[in-house]
Amino acid sequence: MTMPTDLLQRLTGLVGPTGVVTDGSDLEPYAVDWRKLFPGKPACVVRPSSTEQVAGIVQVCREAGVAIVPQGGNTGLAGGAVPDASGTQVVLSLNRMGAIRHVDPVGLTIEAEAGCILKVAQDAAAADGRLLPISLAAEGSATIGGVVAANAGGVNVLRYGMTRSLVLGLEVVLPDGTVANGLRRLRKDNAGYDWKQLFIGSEGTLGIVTAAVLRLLPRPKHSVTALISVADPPAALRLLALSQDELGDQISAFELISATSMQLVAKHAGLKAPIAEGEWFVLIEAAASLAGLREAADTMLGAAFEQEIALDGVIAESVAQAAQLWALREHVTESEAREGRSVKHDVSVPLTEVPRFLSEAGNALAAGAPGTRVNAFGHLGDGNIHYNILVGPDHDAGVVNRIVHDVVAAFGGSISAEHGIGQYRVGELARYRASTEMNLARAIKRALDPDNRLNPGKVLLP
Ligand code: 2HG
Ligand code: ZN
Repeated sequence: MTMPTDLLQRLTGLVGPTGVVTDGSDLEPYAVDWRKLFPGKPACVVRPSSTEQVAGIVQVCREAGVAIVPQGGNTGLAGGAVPDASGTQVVLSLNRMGAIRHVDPVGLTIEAEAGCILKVAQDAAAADGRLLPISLAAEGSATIGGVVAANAGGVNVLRYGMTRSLVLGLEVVLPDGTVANGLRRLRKDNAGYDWKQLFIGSEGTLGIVTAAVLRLLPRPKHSVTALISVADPPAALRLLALSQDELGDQISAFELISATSMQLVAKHAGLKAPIAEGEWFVLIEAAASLAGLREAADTMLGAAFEQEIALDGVIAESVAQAAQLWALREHVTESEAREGRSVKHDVSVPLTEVPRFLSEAGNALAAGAPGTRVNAFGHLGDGNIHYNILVGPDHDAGVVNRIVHDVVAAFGGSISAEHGIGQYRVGELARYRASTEMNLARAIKRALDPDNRLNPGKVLLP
């Protein structure tokens, strides 16, 4: 180990012997990301159990000139929460700070520590009849701190917004080891700079989120889930317009699934859509507290057949059937991983441009990277497509990235709609974002972390 003994002693003094992990196999889960694309080598892992301990660790590491990589559930897809291979970076895991500090069902807030699993927080809200509407496939492992640090998206963004729109208050340990406590439960707080926004989505490069107050919503009493097949992406957009007309603001998810995604899910997860095969599928969910939702969904589906938008479709008759429909969508990522090597893109373009983007990116890939297969799916209602490319051993991931991202840029899109930059997209961000924007970001980083000790190598290079 390259780590100085006195630093190890000081860290152990702060968190106790069980709070420091130094042994090879125990380090493994903290060392590499879920996709195993970024194998790192931590100097050690420190597991604090309080904000004061986090602050102490930051101070001690600062004095020793050692970099810290904050880590939550380590479910990210961009390598943002794992150390580099130098063996010198300390991973600071928040997984011992999992408490829910309060749920206020009338004030509609929940306060949780950073290491609280998202699903645990959702369930705590549900136990009080309220909704924490951040919903993602990794919710059983992702943590509140990671979700905030990544500004996570998920399937409910079109109705409730990204994580950012749900954060009311934050507690953050700054790179100098001081604690900024903004854990206010206020709906309205216009007093000065809204500094917490800097930390939401900055992927642990500006500070370590230790706790958050999130907004809750009344829990809708009724929900309806439909799976509909359509011929092509323009038809999926017409279906979105129809859903907006009939279901209006009650739509909480509008997900696109390609035939390739469905085939992967059938092959690797043994799950099959209960409707006739088509080139594209749309999974729609709507939720409401007042009655009449099912009737509205029936009207929508009827109109979709009448206008020849829908090829086939089903509305779930039970909670269990709705879960089966959702399972198809939720198994795409895992099934893609089982299929073999893939190059992921998490892109957004203006919503109505999605069909043109899909066709132009497909053409560009066919010309520039023959032999690749497109696995497209994602959050059509947000203009966010996971445009993942199944590749063989000889395909160059950088070439594939460039082909896809050039098309994204031509549409005025973003190369990361919800997964963040991490280490995976550092070079791509620098290429596609204007230098004025990058310089602004660097100025913020320098102001808060002048020595580049917090999650270096992620999001942007100095
Ligand atoms: C999803 O929407 C996740 O399921 C994962 O954001 C996307 O696997 C992916 O690329
Ligand atoms: Zn997604």
